[in-house]
Amino acid sequence: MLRRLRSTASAALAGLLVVGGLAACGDEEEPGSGGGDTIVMGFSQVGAESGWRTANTESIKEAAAAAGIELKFSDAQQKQENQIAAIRSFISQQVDIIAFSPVVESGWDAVLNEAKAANIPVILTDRAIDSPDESLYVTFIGSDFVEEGRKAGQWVVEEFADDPGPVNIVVLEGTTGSAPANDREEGFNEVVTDPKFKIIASQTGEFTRAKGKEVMEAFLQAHSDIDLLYAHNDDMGLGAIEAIEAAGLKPGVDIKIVTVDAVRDGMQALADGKINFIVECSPLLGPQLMDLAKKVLAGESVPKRVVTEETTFTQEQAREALPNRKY
Ligand code: GYE
Repeated sequence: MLRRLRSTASAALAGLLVVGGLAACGDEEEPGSGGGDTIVMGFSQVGAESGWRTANTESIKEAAAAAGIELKFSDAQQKQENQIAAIRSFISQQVDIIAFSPVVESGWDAVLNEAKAANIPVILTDRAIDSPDESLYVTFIGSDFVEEGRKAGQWVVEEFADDPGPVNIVVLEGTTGSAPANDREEGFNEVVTDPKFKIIASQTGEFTRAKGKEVMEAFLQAHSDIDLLYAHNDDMGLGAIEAIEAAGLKPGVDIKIVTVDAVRDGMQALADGKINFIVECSPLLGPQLMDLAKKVLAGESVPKRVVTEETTFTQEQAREALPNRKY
């Protein structure tokens, strides 16, 4: 715990009362807090819904260890109420800094105001919140999901340039209300505007393989003429591939597939010709997050938004990139 003096009363009341001004007034150490100047970070993760998330969790744990930051890690199992409870617990433990990846965009103001009142800075990682109050967090590090949606859409426009249409599209959406689901839909729809493109079905697959398969089975039962699947992540695309094959069709040929993430299994399916195009979304946010946390706690100014750099992959590019792919 960083030089933060606490009393029984303040510990008990943290999260309920304004305890501003508590920081940096003493040298006392909390048992098990890892030394006087060790930074303690509370991190609330979305869950373990996808290959992306697994790689993201590893990146954060590894980077914390490498940076000498004590990490209190909590898995919310895709439930906002669990994340709110985790953040409240971090506040009452008086961690030095809180980082979290908000499962959905809305409904954070109350708990983030509690963190603010307790003088604990908050870093958003990976996903955004929709609050207009930017004072609730110091910085937001992660991808531009709208741009990812645009890149997926641009590929679709080019791939079907010579097709007079109709081009029947089904969409597997991410977690309802999450920033990546909202933004990947927005970016895609911004680009795929020609009326020959028809979105004939769109439903959430909750970013998981199992749900992606289940929803794709339903799509296939309801529609015999699907030309393209846009899946908001690789895992749902991989589940859908199983459904498509079980229906006696060839994924990547009978039904073209574009996804987002570029995790190893997705890249393998792309290299094997079962997916046609993947927009990369990097989960390796750990090192930058730890860097930002140190700067914030040292009182240095940090940018309000740090955007991750990423690329796209064709089948050919996936074959080249796979041997060196880290996740
Ligand atoms: O694309 C998906 C994961 O928030 C960027 O969440 C992340 C998304 C990622 O479940 O696979």
